[in-house]
Amino acid sequence: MSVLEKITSRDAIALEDKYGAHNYHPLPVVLNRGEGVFVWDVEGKKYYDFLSAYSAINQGHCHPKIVGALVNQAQKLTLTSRAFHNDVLGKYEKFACEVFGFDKLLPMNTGAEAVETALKICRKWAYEKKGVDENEAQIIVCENNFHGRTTTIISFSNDPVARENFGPFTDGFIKIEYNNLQALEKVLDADSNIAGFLVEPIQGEAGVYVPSEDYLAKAKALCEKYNVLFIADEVQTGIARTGKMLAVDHENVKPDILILGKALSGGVYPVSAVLANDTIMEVIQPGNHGSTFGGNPIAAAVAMAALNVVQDENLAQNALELGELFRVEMNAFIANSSIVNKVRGKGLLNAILINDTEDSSTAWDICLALKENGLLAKPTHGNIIRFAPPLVMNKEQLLDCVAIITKTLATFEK
Ligand code: IF1
Repeated sequence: MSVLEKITSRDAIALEDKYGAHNYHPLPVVLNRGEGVFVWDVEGKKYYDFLSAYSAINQGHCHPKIVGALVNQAQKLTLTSRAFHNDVLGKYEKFACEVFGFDKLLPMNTGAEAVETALKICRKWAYEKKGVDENEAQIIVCENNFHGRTTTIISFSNDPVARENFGPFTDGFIKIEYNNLQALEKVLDADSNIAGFLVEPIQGEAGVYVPSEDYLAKAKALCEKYNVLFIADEVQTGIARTGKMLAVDHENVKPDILILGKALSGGVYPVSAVLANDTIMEVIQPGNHGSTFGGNPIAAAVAMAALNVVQDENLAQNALELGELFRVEMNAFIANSSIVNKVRGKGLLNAILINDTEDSSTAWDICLALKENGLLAKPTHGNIIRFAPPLVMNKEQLLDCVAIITKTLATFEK
């Protein structure tokens, strides 16, 4: 079978089922085209994408400027490895450092790799700059975190499905309650071996859980007080998703280490990065860390284009305004609804809480019905549906989506 041959949704799903590992349970829809806020399935049905590949497609599907950068660079030079220089990486690093206000960038490919990178930098900083004794460094993380799938990262997850039978795990992590400053200070005060605090500005996988208004600023201040690195995982919340370039910008917080992924490439190519200032980044020397593909010229060209699009098209401001409108509209629906308890979020990262038991299939069933009505979204833990459309959406389209969502939800009213 050639990749060009037409295939039905049913056959495509059957092939994946037979030949692919069963590590996902996707919605039964097979997509083969995307443009802006829309995707199409192999039968030609058009949908609004309300997941954006978990916030990787902030700039919209197949943005011509980003795809253009990819094609151009792909025809010229794709990969050199870091054994040699390439003529795009430095330009990209300079541009990204200026956009986010850091001295240096370390390029990787996936979000999980960037998180791993940040953890390694943080530990090395603790030994070489803070003076923590060898192998004693601890990093504070939050309950219900999601930072990726590597063995070290799942070592500090508390999702049993993500962890079970993958041990033994990596030591050196202390888990505290999210959005709890007292818990943070208690650990910081009790242990002089703390190297860093790794936190998501909004917890995505936990159901778009937004912390109290000044949580991040106060947590950062505590980290400063105890000489501990504040590490922001903005893989999902970054790149304009929440209505600012970074979610920490809402509180004017500058992380010591910033982790980016997903929309850093507009979903066109796996591109992730860790940014920090020199006093921290200088602990990494030749041979300490790297990746065959990290910093390759395609990734660099694509990421530069993707960041340019976010700036040129004012996507942060659009996400801020449309997000506000979305929650106003949803709250108007919820006022007279028994099926939805709550809408929450920031910018265009939102979720609705379905009024049913955690283990019921209602959220899944609603997503199937939304699909029939031309909108794709995915449930997350505990009967919560995440809504994260591309940020290139306009007001008319958003209201169209609200109509689809509320019409669909109305059929589930008890
Ligand atoms: C999957 C969630 C989203 C992330 C943060 C690092 C990573 C992620 C804050 C790792 C990845 C993804 C991966 C995806 C599901 C997804 C997700 F539901 F699990 F929480 F987006 F909401 N830090 N998040 O959110 O990045 O290595 O995947 O590039 O299928 O596991 P990655």
